[in-house]
Amino acid sequence: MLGLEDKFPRYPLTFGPTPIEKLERLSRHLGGAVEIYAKREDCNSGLAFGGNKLRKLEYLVPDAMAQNCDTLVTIGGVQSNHTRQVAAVAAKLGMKCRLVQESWVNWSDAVYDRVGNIMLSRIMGAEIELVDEGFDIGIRESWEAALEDVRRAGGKPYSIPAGASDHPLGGLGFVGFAEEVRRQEAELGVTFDRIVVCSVTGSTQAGMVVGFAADGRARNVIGIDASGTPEQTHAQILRIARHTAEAVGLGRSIEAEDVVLLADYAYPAYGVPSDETVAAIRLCARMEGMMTDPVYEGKSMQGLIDLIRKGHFAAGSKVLYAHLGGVPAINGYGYLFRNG
Ligand code: 5PA
Repeated sequence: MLGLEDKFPRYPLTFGPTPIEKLERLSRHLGGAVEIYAKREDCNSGLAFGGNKLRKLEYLVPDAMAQNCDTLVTIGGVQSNHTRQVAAVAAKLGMKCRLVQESWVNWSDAVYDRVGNIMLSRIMGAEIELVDEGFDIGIRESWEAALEDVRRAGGKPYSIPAGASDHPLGGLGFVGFAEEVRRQEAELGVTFDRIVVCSVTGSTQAGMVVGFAADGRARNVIGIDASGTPEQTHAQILRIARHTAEAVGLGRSIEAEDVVLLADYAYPAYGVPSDETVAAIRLCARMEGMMTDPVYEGKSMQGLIDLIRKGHFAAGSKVLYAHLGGVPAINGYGYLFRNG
């Protein structure tokens, strides 16, 4: 519909369209009035367990190649999924990778900085610098210092902001997601009434808002904030959606009200699961064998479950839960789940 493929070069990093599956048992358990489906972005690639950053990076990689860059430089928390996916892409392309990993999460499992995502990134050969700074989705000094460091050593860095979001091409991947959902809706003979998605750095939801705006469904995208700084995340989603809409030639403007972001589930803090988050992770795992993580998808699953229980969706609604990946981080929460 938006002709993304004709306008922007894309370097394939994923298997292709991600599967959509019905979550029968979870739907029934929650009363059966709402049909829950999951679109499995967590199973989208063979690159180190995949996840939502790969759709975005498919549009950044041609830019990095065109500029002859030799080192991908990015930033995240200690258990960042994004940095792990950038490390995998660098390995696959034969590039170097420099990661700045900050102390975004106040979590004290003894092995938190040695297992899960950060371990995978180290194994894939990324150079990792741990920096003792708190959570912020904005541009960080530590990231700029790393870029300068690569330049000083004679390298050519390609800078990727947190979550590959605040970048001119960052929103394109999830415009493609919306186009893919439209094609799958036609094949499956269903139309999804709502799409539930977890938001932090914003380009995932921003891309969806633009992609679904093409058929008037921007406001059907329900963002669940997991940042704990929802005003900043809302502003960033809106900013990315606006420049992405222009880039793809949407032909209509994106309004603040087009970005629906619910702030009710991020408590107690970014990266720290509440009892309700943990209950949602267990319920989804026990009903469907579908794993979600304590930082992102567990919180959007908690939101989905709560909204269904509160009767937020009309009876007969079909809700598509975008599963964006992130499970490797659960290894950093071993003590919390020591009894299951
Ligand atoms: C992340 C992000 P956005 O950042 O595009 O809003 O996506 C939120 C999100 N689900 C949702 C999972 C599994 C995610 O990993 N992760 C960040 C990371 O550093 O991993 C960018 C924060």
